[in-house]
Amino acid sequence: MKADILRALETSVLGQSLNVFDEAVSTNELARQRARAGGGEGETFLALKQTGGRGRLGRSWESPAGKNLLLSVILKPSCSLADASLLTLVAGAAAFDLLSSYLAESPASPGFKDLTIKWPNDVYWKDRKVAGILSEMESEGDSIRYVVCGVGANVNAVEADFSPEIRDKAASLKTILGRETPLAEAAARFLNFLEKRYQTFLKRGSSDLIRFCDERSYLKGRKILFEAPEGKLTGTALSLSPQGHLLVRNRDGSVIPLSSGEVTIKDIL
Ligand code: BT5
Repeated sequence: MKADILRALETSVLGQSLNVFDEAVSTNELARQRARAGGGEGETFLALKQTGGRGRLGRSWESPAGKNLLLSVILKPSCSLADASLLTLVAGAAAFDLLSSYLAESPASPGFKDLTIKWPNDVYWKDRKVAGILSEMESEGDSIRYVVCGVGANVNAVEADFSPEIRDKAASLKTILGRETPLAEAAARFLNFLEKRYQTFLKRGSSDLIRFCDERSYLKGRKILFEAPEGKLTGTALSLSPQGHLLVRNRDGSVIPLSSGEVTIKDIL
């Protein structure tokens, strides 16, 4: 696995130091421990199975052994704390690149129209989640110590592999394209896309990235339920702001920027 990934890597930094595990509690946790102990930019952790895979806000990430991409990278960006929070979008766009590259190569390609980015951290196929990003940052004052970017992308899992809770909410490349994809190749491709996105973001800023995510927004124009300081509200999702926040039109017509949090589509609740 490791040799296959290294062979397909076209990066200069990300993934060049690569740690592959048959089983880990969480690749984000491995990367975090390593970053705290002095791990450098680009060090990558991949597991075939996680026993404590995590999502955001205390949620969990499930994945049947050996079927999906579970990978975390240490980043040490030279940018502001506010910009570092956009790394979730950077990694989400790279996950979108990964999935769309396989859709583009499929002989009977279903096209890209149904592949979207759900702000702030998911890639969706129709109304099903295919990939999620978990970014965890440690900072000291204004300076970033490290960011761990973890991706969980469903590659070869089929419906029966998922728990009943998410069976009708998850999709994978296999369920979309009807064929298997070598995991090592998917891992290398993700790292190749992530490095390109990351370097462009550091060099040129976030405007192209935000436009990219906005043009592929799962939420735009839809009625959503969201958390605001005032509690749970409903509204209509609009575009992303130049800062990468989701703009939402409230019921009273005012527009609220959401900087983080959970958004649920109201019409499929
Ligand atoms: C995420 O959280 O989507 C971030 C997931 C990041 C997982 C990767 S795997 C490698 C690295 N190591 C880790 O420990 N984590 C990262 P969130 O937005 O909170 O979504 C979590 C929710 O997605 C769960 O509550 C489920 O409803 C759903 N879910 C769980 N596993 C899923 C899967 N395999 N496919 C689709 N949906 C899933």
